[in-house]
Amino acid sequence: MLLYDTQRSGNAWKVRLMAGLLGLPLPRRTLSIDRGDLRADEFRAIAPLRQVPVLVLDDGSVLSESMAILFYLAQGSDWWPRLPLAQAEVLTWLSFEQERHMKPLAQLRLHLGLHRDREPASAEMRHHASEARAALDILQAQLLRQGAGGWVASSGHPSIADVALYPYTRMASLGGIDLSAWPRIVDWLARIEALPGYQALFPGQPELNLSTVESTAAS
Ligand SMILES: N[C@@H](CCC(=O)N[C@@H](CS)C(=O)NCC(=O)O)C(=O)O
Repeated sequence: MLLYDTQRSGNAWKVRLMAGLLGLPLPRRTLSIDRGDLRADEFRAIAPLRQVPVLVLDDGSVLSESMAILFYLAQGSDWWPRLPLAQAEVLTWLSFEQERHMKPLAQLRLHLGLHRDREPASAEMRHHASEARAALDILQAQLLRQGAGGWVASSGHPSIADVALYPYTRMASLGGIDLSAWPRIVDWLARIEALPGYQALFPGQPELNLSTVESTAAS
């Protein structure tokens, strides 16, 4: 398998995190959005959706979309439950992540943390901040519902929903969101980081999880 990613992609981080938690070696080809790699013919020939993450399987099959890749990697493991009802609950939270959680948090991080090309007080950023806070309220309420030590879609074993929701929650402060207002989420993030096989955004350097720098060394 080969993962096409970028250093700071939260969606690709989900895939590397999943592989680490499953103990799967996952070679990566790290592209640079800033350098225009995702617009190059070579990448477009591989990636039908023109975004990372893309996972190329050993037989040449190509998987796009973080949610689909997590689903594929987790087959046969405890990270994807066996019973249809439990599977449906995981799908609920994957859908929530894509529709209501990732977008506002990613936009805030991109414009206020990485590019710094918007004012926090702009109508656009205030709108994203309001949506991000609403999503975090929902996530915290769900974690409270699952009880102490519970996970997003179950009170037992974590699932791919926890993996999907982790990166953009973890990086929320780059977009001006102070997570101390959601203590149950802070506790959940720490519990994910304590799992065997946890992968930081920059491998082996969890202190760089909030870095805004794209290091030329690894790109
Ligand atoms: N829904 C997709 C979103 C993928 C996505 O937004 N990828 C970003 C990086 S995090 C990307 O490739 N951006 C470059 C572009 O769209 O040109 C997923 O979950 O994988």
